[in-house]
Amino acid sequence: MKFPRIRNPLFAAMLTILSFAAYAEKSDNVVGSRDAAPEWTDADSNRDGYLSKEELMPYPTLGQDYAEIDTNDDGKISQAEYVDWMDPG
Ligand SMILES: [Ca+2]
Ligand SMILES: [Ca+2]
Repeated sequence: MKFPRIRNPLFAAMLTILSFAAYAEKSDNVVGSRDAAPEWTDADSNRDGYLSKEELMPYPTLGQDYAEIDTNDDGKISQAEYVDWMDPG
């Protein structure tokens, strides 16, 4: 009668995985595009200290928020603007 003893821990492990997946999905919805945002050093590929629209092309969710991130409307995103957007608190 070993079979029921094996099934129970497996079921418990599966529940743990499922609830973790549900939690991860929920926090995804809260952070939105910030969750997909790259590290500054990865995004600023030419290291000029600003993000251009071209540099954000690999990150389409960020590109959509370009105008929102570029708070002084000079057409480029400085590291300060990026950090403020990433951590609005
Ligand atoms: Ca750049
Ligand atoms: Ca700017």
